[in-house]
Order: sequence, then C-alpha cells, then structure tokens
Amino acid sequence: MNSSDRQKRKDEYKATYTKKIEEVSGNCLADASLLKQYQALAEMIMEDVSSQWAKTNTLYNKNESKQVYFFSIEFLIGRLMKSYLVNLGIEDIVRECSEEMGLDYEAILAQESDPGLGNGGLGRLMACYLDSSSAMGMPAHGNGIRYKYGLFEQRIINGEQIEVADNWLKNGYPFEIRNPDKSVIVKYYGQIHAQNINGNLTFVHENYEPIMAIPYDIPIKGYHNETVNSLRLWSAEPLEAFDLPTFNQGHFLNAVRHKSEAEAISQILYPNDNGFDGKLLRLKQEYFFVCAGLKRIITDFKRSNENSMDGFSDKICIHINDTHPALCGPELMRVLMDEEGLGWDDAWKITVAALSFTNHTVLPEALEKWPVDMMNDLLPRIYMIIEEINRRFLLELNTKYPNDTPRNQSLSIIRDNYVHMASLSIVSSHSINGVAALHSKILREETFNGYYQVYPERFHSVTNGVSPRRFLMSSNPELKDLIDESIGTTWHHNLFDLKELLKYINDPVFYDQFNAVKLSNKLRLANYMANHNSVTVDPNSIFDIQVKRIHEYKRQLLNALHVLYLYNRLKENPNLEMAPRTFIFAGKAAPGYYYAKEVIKLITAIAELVNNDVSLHDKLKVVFLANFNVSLAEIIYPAANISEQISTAGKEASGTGNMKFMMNGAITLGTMDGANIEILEAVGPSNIVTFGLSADEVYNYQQHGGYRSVDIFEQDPRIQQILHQLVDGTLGLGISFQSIYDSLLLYNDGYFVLKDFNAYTDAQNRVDQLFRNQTVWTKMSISNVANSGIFSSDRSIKDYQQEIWKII
Ligand code: 475
Repeated sequence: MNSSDRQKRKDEYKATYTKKIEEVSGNCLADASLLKQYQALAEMIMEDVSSQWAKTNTLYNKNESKQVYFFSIEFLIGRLMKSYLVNLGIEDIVRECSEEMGLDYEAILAQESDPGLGNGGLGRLMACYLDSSSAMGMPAHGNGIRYKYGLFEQRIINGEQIEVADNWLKNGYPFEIRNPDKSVIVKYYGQIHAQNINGNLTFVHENYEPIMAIPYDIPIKGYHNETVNSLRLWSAEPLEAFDLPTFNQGHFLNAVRHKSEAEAISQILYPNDNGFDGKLLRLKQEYFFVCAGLKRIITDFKRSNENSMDGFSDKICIHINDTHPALCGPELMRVLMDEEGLGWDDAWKITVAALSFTNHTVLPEALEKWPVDMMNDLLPRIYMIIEEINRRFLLELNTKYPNDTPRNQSLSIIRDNYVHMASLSIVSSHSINGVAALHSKILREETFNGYYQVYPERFHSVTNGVSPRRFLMSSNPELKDLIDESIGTTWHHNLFDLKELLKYINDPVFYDQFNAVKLSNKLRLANYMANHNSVTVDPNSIFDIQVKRIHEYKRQLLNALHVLYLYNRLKENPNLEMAPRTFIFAGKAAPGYYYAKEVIKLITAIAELVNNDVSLHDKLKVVFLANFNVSLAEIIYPAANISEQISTAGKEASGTGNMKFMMNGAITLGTMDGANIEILEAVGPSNIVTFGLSADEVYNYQQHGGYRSVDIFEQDPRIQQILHQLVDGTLGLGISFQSIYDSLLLYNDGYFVLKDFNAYTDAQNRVDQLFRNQTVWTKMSISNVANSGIFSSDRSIKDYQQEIWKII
C-alpha cells in the first residue's frame, strides 16, 4: 500500500470508528468509556469478517472439499480481537489511528475477557489448530460447549490458591453469533422400545428428557486470506423455560427447577487437567455437544447432497480430541441406523471411516471409564449400541485369537462394569495418534499395545505445534520486526524460513539487536511483576520460567527444591559466583487436588523467604504469578531465558509451552520427555540442556515397584537439609509441608524427584555457566528461534491432512 492509499485507509477508519462509537454508546468519542471503545471496534471487526465468513460458508455448502470437524470438550481460544486485526492485516492501521485519536490501544484490547474454555494443553491445542487451518485455507471447524463459566480465576491469598468464578460473559461477547434457528434437541434418560414395522426392527425412545442445544458461532479468520472457518459452541437451555401447569399450581420452585437443571449442562467447565472424576453432569456434557454437533453436520451435509448420506465419510472427518467426544462413534451409528435407515454394516463402515482420534495423556487416572449403569440410565440407546459394537469387536477378536480369552477380555470395551472410552475410541476410529514421537511409541508399546496388535495400521503420530501468529508475531512484536528486517517476511507463511536467521549466528550487530528485544520483553514482565507481586527483579538476571498446570508429574516440586538448595548455598557462601536468577512460576491447580495446592503454597513460602532476605544481594528472586491464562502467557514466553520442561520422563505427552518458549528464544532445560526430544533434534545438543532419567529407565523402575528414595536421602546431605527445611519452620512459623515430605520419603517418590535431583542441579549449573558467557548464550537463543519452524501448528495440520484425513 502506498502512503496516500494508507492515509486514505486511516481517514476512513477514523470516520467509521467515530460513527460506530456513537452507535454503540450514544456518546461521542470523547465521552465513550473504554468498554464502549472496545465494543465499537469489535463490531467493526465482525462486519469485516462476516462478509468473508458468508462467502466461505457458501463455498463449503457445495460440499466440494472435505471438511474436518474437531470435536473437543475444550477450546482455549484466548482473546481474539488482536488476532482478528492481525489476520485482517489492519493491526498497524488500527493501532496508529487509535493513538492519533488519543485512545489507549492496549487498554482497549484489555477490555476483552479471556475466554477460559479449557484447562490447558488439550484445549489450547485446538485453538492453535483452528488458527492454522484457517491460515492454510483448509476447511476445518470446531465443535464444543459454550460454558457460561470458564476455568476459575486463581487468586493467591496468604500464599494459597483461592478460586473465583470466571464470569467471562458478563459484558456480553461480541465475536459470537447466536443461531437459535439451528438448535437441536438432545434426549436423555427414558426407555427404548423395539418395534417391528413392516419386518424392520426400529427403536423408539420414549419418556426421555429433552434439552435444547443452541449453537453460538465464532468466526475463525485466516491470516491474510479469505478463509473464515467456524467454531461452534453449544449452550443448553430448557425446551420451555417454565413448566406452566406446575407454575400455575403455585409450585414456583419446581417450575424453575427444570430450567436450571437444563442450563447446568453448559454452566461450568470441569477444572481437571489430566484427570477424570466421573460425574454424571460431565457425561451429560459429553453427549450434549456430540449429539448436537453431529446432528447439524449431518443435516447440512444432506441438504447439499440430495438428502442422502452417500459419500459422507469422503467429505466429512470427525476428529475426536481425546476421549471426551468418544460418544461420536455410537451416536453416529444411532443416527445412521435409527434416523437414516441404514443397516449395521453400512453404518459401521461410514462411522469408522469418518472418525479419527487423538490421545493426549497416558496418565492412568485420566483415562475415562463410565459405570455401565450410569451410561445405560442416561443414554439407553447409546448404551445398547456400545454393547453391540463391543459384541462384534469381541467376535472379531475371537476369530483373530481363538481361545485367548484373557487377552480378548482385557481388550473388551465394556469390562469390570465400566465403558472404557479409549477402547471405544480406538475401535470406532480408523486412526489413533499420539502427540509426539515418544508419546506415540508409548501408546503403541504400552498403553494401547493390545489394540496396536489388532490394528497396527490405525496407529499414527503427529507432533503438536503452536500458532506462530499468536505466540510469536502478535505476542512478541519487537522480535517479529527484527526478524522481518533481517530475513524478510516469507516466514509469515512458512515458519521453516526462520532458518535464514542462522546467517546472523556470528553477527555481533544482530546479537545486540536480538538481546535488546529480549531485554525489552523482560522489562515488560518485570513491570508486570512489580505491579502484581510487588517484587522488584533484576532484568539482567536469568528469567528461569516454569508455567503450566500444577501437577505432580510436571514436577514444579523439583524446581522449588532446587531453589531452596540454591538459597542454602548462597547463605553458606554469600560470595558464590553465579548469574543472578529470577525463578518465575505460574499455573493453576485443580481445586480438589490437595497436593498440587500444597506445591503452590511451598513456592510462595520459598518466595517469601528468599525475596525478603537482604543478605542474598538480589542474586535470587522467586515469583509466583497468579491466574496463568492465555493473555498472561503471551507476556511471559517472550521474556524467558530458561524454559523449564522437567516432567518425569514418559509422562508429558508432548508439551506445547516448550514450543512457545523456544520460538521466543528461550533455552529448554528439560528431561527427555514428550516433544522435548524433538526440540533437541531440531536445535542440536549444544543449544539445549537436558538431564535426568529416560522414559525407559522410569518404566523399568516402575515395573519393579519404584526405587528406594530413602537411599538417596541418606547419601545426599543437600537433600537432607532441604527436606528438613520443609517441616522445621524455615518456611514460616508453624508452616510445615509434611505431605510433600512424606510423598518423597514415606511413599517412595513416585515421580522420581529425588532420583533426578542431582542431575537437575548439575544441569542448572551448566545453565549458569552458559549464561555467563553472553556470546554463547545469544548464539543458543538465536538457534532456538531459527530452528523452531517445525513446531508451527501449520506443520502439524499438514501432517494430519496427509497422514490422517487424507486430504492432500
Ligand atoms: C498433555 N487434558 C500435554 C497437550 O496435546 C500435551 C484430560 C482429561 C480431562 C481434562 N483435561 C485433560 C489433558 O489430558 C491434556 O491437556 N493433555 C495435554 O495435551 C496437547 O501437549 O503434554 O498433558
């Protein structure tokens, strides 16, 4: 755009925006509140996006290309306003105009609530995949639940996590469109009667409880292209708000009871990450978005396919994100048989061909299994179909492995009176994949080995990726500008082009520019910490960061114990030579996860101890940032020097925070787990610091009942000292972390914290040495950015297209 065109665009923008402010607020610009300024901009964005959205939909409705639908119980999309502006290619103009009009652009963006419709990795991955699909002009959509309350807001009070309801819709949400004309009725409970109509057996569902599912659609705009895909989130409402006869008889409470019971289905997001708690309401949620989502897809498909289901699986992929949408299998069977009149074999062929399944965790406590009675009671027809799927699967097994009853029983979808959702997902999908190479290997060789032997061709691997638009271009604008000036902009469309940065790998001028960007990002975070935590930190210290859900397997405890050890070393030797460090933590604990909450308490207690000890001369600081969410993450990743990825090997399926840090030039300090292994392959061993037991070693110990943590305790005085400090009042008068102490010694340290402690401290010493040589460190950091191309979610989506959906 030349400068006069640009000026014209800006003038137009200012005029339209001024008018819009008046429309939405009834005030002129000078008197409009920040909220109205935000709402006006949001409306303008929606107007821009909507026309492209309509065009995209018209194209898709012709059924010419294959459509992918991600079914997921979580979509952690983050704030969207800036994404829309970046993707529309008008961010610069809007920013400049806002400033010229005397408005605070950043404050306007901050008016948007951050939709917390997910717990962590699995939900955020979906958001990155939607972003990438649109960026690549690929027809892919999301299907999930519009929770009224997203993941709780975390406050830290007296060092402890307090949960506050996340009322993200309180000011309305401008980027969704409610489509009541596309509502679907979802049926629960009741009885199934088989009827013989003209020799055909049909199943009639009676006395069911109907719930209305209303879709809200959010446009997912592609980067600098014309594609706008959809994220459809379903909200539950009663069929009729009032039961009028009951109301008229004066039973007011009973009359509204039905309303709140119906609404309960989309009221809250369950706050467990990597965990399963088996609540009836959760099962209702799972069926809710599966049933409603499939119904709309099928209705739309038939409308443009002469009312026929022919070719359904050639044109539609139903991708199930972990097992929460596993009812897609039996539900699709139900629709195909009971509503479309297909026989079992034809329906099954279509179902398996349409479905694919990604697993996100191997933690046994996260694998879903529903009591047979619960499933049968709530979803009688679905349960019948699951029984039949299982009966036929067992027959297949008996043909394959005749007389091997123990093996066949162990693979049964229904066993020990539970429906096992991973088994159901594997049997009813043509593809099963893990999310990093190691994870996929563990699925094949351990977790799902029995199924792998039956269906080896179904098993795949697609390593996760993250959106470079959100996690580099938009959240680290200074680095983006520096890269653009240095290697041009082709990397915007092909992240592998970041490799071009390697030509500056020995260029001192570039080093200075690169380090200046990092410092500026660290200052931004330091400022945030000063405002929110009242802690002053040295921006030249190593920003050593671990941000993710708090979970034993992620081992925030290992990090915290090392900080305590470092504190002891400094107390012993105040002249200890070391680069100053700022240890930064953030992450939520599931509200019912006692141990994880104790870990938060421990970190905040260590922070109190360390930050108030003047004898340390500011060499050490510890900060726990409250309420980690997508918006906070966007400030954190660009500021990191060290990315802590220290899970017990074999437990972290992939990790995606590791990729976001790397893209922003942080050095990974990690175990050989999940995608850390692939980060090592991408950057080479001199640009990463790895340590600790391998997944095989962990597995072998576990096969033999673990290792003896007491032995390590007895041999290592450093460990004795820090463990005593957990319980001797060092961390505050009367404060004791007995449960943590016991988990490490009495209960034999199930996550190998003490076993890996020595290796971890060695690795941390290497970090210190490397950082003190700024040339070496800068080189490492640039290498990380340059080699991060493979972790773009665009690459992941291409892999899915080729390997799994067979689109290209
Ligand atoms: C892995 N969530 C990461 C990420 O693939 C991986 C499970 C049950 C109930 C609710 N939430 C879950 C997960 O299992 C989850 O988020 N898994 C994560 O998926 C994306 O990068 O290693 O832990």
